[in-house]
Amino acid sequence: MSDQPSYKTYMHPAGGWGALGATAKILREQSVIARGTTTLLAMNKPDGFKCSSCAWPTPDRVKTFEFCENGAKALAVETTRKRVTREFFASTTVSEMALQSDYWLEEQGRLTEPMRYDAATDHYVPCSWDAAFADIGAELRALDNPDQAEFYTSGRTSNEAAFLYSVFIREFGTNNFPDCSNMCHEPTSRGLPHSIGIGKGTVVISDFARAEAIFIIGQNPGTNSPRMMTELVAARHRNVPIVAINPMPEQALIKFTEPQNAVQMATFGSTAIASEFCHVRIGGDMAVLKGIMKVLLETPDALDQGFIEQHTQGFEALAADIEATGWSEIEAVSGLGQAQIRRVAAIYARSKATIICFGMGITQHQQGSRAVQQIANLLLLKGNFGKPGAGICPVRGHSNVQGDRTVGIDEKPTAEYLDNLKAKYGFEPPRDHGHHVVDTVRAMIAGTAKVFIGMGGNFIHAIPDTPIAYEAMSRLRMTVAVTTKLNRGHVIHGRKAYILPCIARSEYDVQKTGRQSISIEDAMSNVMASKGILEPAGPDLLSEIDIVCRMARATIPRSVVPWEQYVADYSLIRDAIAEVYPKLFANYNERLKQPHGFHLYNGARERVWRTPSGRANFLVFEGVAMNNPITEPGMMRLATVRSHDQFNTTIYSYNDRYRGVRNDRMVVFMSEGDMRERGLSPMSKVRVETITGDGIVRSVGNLTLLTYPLPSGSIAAYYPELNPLLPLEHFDQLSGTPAAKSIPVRVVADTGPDRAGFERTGTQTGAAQVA
Ligand SMILES: Nc1nc2c(c(=O)[nH]1)N[C@H]1C(S)=C(S)[C@@H](COP(=O)(O)OP(=O)(O)OC[C@H]3O[C@@H](n4cnc5c(=O)[nH]c(N)nc54)[C@H](O)[C@@H]3O)O[C@H]1N2
Ligand SMILES: Nc1nc2c(c(=O)[nH]1)N[C@H]1C(S)=C(S)[C@@H](COP(=O)(O)OP(=O)(O)OC[C@H]3O[C@@H](n4cnc5c(=O)[nH]c(N)nc54)[C@H](O)[C@@H]3O)O[C@H]1N2
Ligand SMILES: [Mo]
Repeated sequence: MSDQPSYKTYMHPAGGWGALGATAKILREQSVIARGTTTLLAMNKPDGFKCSSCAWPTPDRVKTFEFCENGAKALAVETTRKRVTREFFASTTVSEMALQSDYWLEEQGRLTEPMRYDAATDHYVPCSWDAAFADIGAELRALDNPDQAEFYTSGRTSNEAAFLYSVFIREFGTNNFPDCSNMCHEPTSRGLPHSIGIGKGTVVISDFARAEAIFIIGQNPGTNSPRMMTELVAARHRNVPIVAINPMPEQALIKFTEPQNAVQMATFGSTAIASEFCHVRIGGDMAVLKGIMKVLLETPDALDQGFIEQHTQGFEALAADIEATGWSEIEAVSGLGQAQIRRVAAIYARSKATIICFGMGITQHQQGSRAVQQIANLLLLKGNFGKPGAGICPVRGHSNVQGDRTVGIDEKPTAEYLDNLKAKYGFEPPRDHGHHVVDTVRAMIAGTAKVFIGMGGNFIHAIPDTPIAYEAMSRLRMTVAVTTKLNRGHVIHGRKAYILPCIARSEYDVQKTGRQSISIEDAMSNVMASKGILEPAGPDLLSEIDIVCRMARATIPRSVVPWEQYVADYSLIRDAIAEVYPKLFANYNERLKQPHGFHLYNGARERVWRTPSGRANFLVFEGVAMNNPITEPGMMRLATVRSHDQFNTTIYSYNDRYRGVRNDRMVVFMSEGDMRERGLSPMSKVRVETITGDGIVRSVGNLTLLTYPLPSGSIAAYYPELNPLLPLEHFDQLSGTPAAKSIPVRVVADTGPDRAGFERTGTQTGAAQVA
């Protein structure tokens, strides 16, 4: 097929043959077809390993295969036969690598030995593990104080590795734990406890079979959690209404063919998903939620009065606030008509058990936490907690992002946890709050941060204001990346830099006591074991756990923690977790032996509210604005979203099948009406500029303008390419989560040959660089 960009409307259902074809293609490209197929069968099975793609749970029902197109892609890129060799590093300077696209970096394959940056030659050179740890330990010890170091975690890291990492860092003396969840579902983790006493979802997968209505707000399950489609298809077959609220009519929310349904596949059939599609404007969700509540409050019979009386407080204040919110405001901000909001409210009122799912379209706004609390309000009005088929369902991203937080990756640790940690190990953990992602970037820019260590992920490319952050990162004394593949974070590095390659989840991990297993927690609080089955990508790789333990020993020579014992036997780490978190993890090892693991206690599921008052709280948010107002005429809100062919900063291809784009990621989706108003034409080149009052010019040009059915004033484009437009200081106050779905911008024709901005830095993954 041609490498030329092409753009056309996608007319087919999502899923189906397209998904199967794409799966076969990536397995072929990464040369994993032979071992890939058997490996796929072990994915998400009780004795196998957990898919490293998304956090959607594995249902108890036993199927021959429990995977999806994007899970297969994640596995294919992890099990690729390609390797980054010494010769590669010897022949390519880091400055040359920096000119390549993210796709190219990723395509070089798996890293196989530790590398050290040599500033004299601008090359990464091989170094021994011992030398790497000794130097990292020495640099950390040489800091004036431990708060000068930043320790990032991305959500693939296992419970065992994350727990030890957090013990190491606290013994070292800081709570600087920037985490990928700070950019993701943190508004859920920080917002929801005020409402229901816990910052996690309250449903389990079997609830989907008992729900009478399902809402999907600001989430694209067909691409980002495809296994969720199985539950949605089943619900539609039971005539359960599904309400989708999204500025983009995502194809899988409209109609879907199950790749695992032979009859549907053979007959090219499909299932209609959304019974009501709400074409909300970007940032209009608060208005929609208040509109639905307004209708409900008109008919007190629709409410669960008994539940409200027995379990909640704050109803009167909420009712007064909702009453004061007028329809004209609701309609203008949401872009929806009152009639549609009334239809949706009627669906919600009729249903005796409703699940509300939501994703980044809710959380990544300046009032993301407050929007999550309004979702909780809506559910509380009808007692949709603690009964079968009902509850709140934040759909998390990384496969263990929830678990990492549960076991200690937290910049604001609770006193109870710190006391337990002290009781277990005897050292005095730091009590001051540490840095989340935004604080870390601020400290880098201010020059107070000196060392950055990344446990997985691609911090530098996932954060806001990337060009500013790149510059700040390169001023650090040392950067360390624990990683499987090359990414931007290895070419944007500190004065000293180390790449420490690790074993991946699909690979076996042999230590002194034999093959080890690790465990993860999915988005519905199920904890399960995972055991890799493939030979590691190279003989010199270490497990993340081993890397943490050796880094800790090199940094804290007199450590009181038995690091060596932990590396020899991971079940001892689980025993330690059980001691530090006795309520959640008692008998961890025993319970993990059950085929599908175990479910962590969730008070709200039992109508036990761990709030100061012991009740669930209706919380008032005045107004309907999800973001700070901006008044410039012609201003638009830009949502940075994922394509179908990427996993966060890992780009699988330049295609976005369901949005009809091939071989291009440097595009902007806009409605025809908005183009006309601005005198822009489809397929022309445009420049997008951020509107802020901070005096910094943020601009990305040379973008192809594509017609897409978005509401007026709303546009979309791809993350991470457009991250230079996202201002660091635009974040949700309660959680620190950057407002990546709501960047205030102007869009202008791009005429100049001189295109200042991001495309000049050579880091974009645009059409010009298609491999
Ligand atoms: N294949 C694949 N799977 C993934 C990932 C991946 O990159 N690729 N990433 C993983 C991670 S870490 C995460 S967090 C999840 C993310 O999964 P999602 O939450 O689905 O993330 P996005 O694609 O960023 O955005 C979701 C939707 O929000 C909509 N949206 C934008 N602005 C608004 C708004 O103001 N209101 C509403 N209602 N909707 C809005 C967009 O149109 C889009 O459909 O997926 C995980 N799974
Ligand atoms: N503008 C904008 N910005 C966003 C978002 C957005 O929607 N818009 N989404 C935000 C969200 S939701 C998230 S979660 C963050 C994601 O931020 P991160 O989690 O930091 O980014 P990823 O791209 O998932 O990280 C991929 C890298 O992880 C490494 N890796 C892969 N597997 C393993 C492994 O098994 N072990 C180790 N040690 N390393 C591994 C590889 O080097 C790979 O390059 O981005 C955020 N940034
Ligand atoms: Mo995420």
